[in-house]
Amino acid sequence: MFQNAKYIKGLTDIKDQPDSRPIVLLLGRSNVGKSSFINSITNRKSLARTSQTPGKTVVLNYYLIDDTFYLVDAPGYGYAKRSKTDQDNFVIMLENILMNASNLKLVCLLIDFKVGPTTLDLETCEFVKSLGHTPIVIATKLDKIPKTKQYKQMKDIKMKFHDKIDIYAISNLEKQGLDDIRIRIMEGF
Ligand SMILES: Nc1nc2c(ncn2[C@@H]2O[C@H](COP(=O)(O)OP(=O)(O)OP(=O)(O)O)[C@@H](O)[C@H]2O)c(=O)[nH]1
Ligand SMILES: [Mg+2]
Repeated sequence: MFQNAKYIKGLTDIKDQPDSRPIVLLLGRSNVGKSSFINSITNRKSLARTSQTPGKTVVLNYYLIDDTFYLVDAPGYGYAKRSKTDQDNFVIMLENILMNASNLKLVCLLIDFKVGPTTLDLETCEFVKSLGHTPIVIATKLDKIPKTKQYKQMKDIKMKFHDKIDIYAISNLEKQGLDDIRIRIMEGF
């Protein structure tokens, strides 16, 4: 499971998708760990670029996993330095994939476990839902919270999502919590 991963291409319009294999979309704020997640879930060191300058990519990056499905790395939202045009294009691109990609099987909303969901995270969650998808939440950087405080933090995060959503806590750094998500992804096909 998740043995082979290869970068295929970046695109802005789903009409340019490589083919109709299932896709799993990763959404989240800049710097939350989307690219790192692709690397850790596929056991790679640097397949997906983890950036020092957040929010630069304004394309949907397609990574083919095991010749079976694509992980799609979306640009980070809430990047203040992005131009108005780029921001508008980002929203159009997101609407397009959420509304029109019939091969979209799962939307993963990445949030920072330590920070918890921001207003923008919660708004994005509602936006995804309003277009007919129920996202799962992947809370990254679990390693930043001491073990004794993780349970309470998880409870707080669940409350902010009104308990209505599946939440997975992971660490890309320590490779924790990844198997449950691999299973969840495979269940969706
Ligand atoms: N401690 C810790 N750091 C992490 C974890 N995941 C990612 N990081 C760090 O967070 C920073 C941002 O990670 P990226 O994977 O580039 O974030 P991104 O969501 O792809 O960012 P954009 O591409 O700008 O949207 C990097 O310095 C990573 O090393 C994690 O689980 N734990
Ligand atoms: Mg990235």
